[in-house]
Amino acid sequence: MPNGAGEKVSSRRWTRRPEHSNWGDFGENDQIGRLNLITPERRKKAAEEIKEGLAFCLSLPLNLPGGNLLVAQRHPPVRKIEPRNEGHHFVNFPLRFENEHWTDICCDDAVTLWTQYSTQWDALSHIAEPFDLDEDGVDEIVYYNGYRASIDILGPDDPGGPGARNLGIEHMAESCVQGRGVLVDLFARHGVKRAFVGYDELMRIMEADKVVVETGDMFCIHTGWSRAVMDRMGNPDVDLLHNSHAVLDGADERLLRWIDESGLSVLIADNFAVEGFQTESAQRRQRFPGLPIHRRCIVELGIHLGELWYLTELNNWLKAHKRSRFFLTAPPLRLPGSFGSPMTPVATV
Ligand code: UVW
Repeated sequence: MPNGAGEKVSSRRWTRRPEHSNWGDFGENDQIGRLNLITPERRKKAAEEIKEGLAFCLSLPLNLPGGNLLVAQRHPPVRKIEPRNEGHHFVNFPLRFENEHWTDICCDDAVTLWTQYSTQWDALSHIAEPFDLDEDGVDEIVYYNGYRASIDILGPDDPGGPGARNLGIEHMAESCVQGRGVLVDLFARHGVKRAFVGYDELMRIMEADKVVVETGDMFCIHTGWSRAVMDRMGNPDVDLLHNSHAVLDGADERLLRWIDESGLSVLIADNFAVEGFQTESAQRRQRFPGLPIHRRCIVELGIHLGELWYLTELNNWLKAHKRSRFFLTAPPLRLPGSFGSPMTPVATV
């Protein structure tokens, strides 16, 4: 993949880019990163994976996992019904009375969504790292392609904030996010047991299952976590949420390199964060950063992460038919300035 720490490339926003990063390679002001790899040619090739015309919904119901045990500040959707007039709510609401009959009965609602509560995309404005991009000896808080905290990514106290002036999720939506999905099954190896999966094991599984990733592919990891969340019907416990099923091991530098060199466009999992938190055990706690795949993918390579997807039914069908590839359509909401988005991805086989 295009990258190179040693190369002397620069932009108006930076004179130095992080090691391993591809900043500038897709254009000085690029905002979609590796989604650029899904070209019209590759999308046409991906459509060849539609052989049966069967479609799979890859989203959890958006009120799952249930409660707020996973991340305290992320909550299930809250529905609100606005009063229309004289205290009448806009549910089963008759819009017209004609010839002694009510006609056109209508319902409307409003919903507050925590954008990263359930099945979701992380926008490239979701994660940053400290890095001295203008070589003045002081670290700045930097996002993909050198976009900056408080200039491009605004908090509630920044003028014009809060929201992403650059790198908002709308850019991803405008790219449509449609191409070839490739799925690997970690659940078959680990079941519900917690396991950190690194490069060696991932390669072994992919080889045994004949899973091949090519440039532009949307790579999906099935761990079974979301299936277990579904089975708990919105009443998950901390153990299930944080200590079960497989996760990728972001502390494995060879895995990070493979993610880059494989040419995958986006990285998707049916678990909470694709990778395990490096703070999870005493032995891992010393490692920094806590979420190395988030940093390498979102900040340095412009690879969006899809999290909390529901992949089990697709996984089972693909395995039964000795396939690992499918056509995937997964745009987020075209919601200007957001740091992430819920969505309802669809796989067609
Ligand atoms: C964090 O929890 C920091 O991020 P994500 O939702 O991407 O896992």
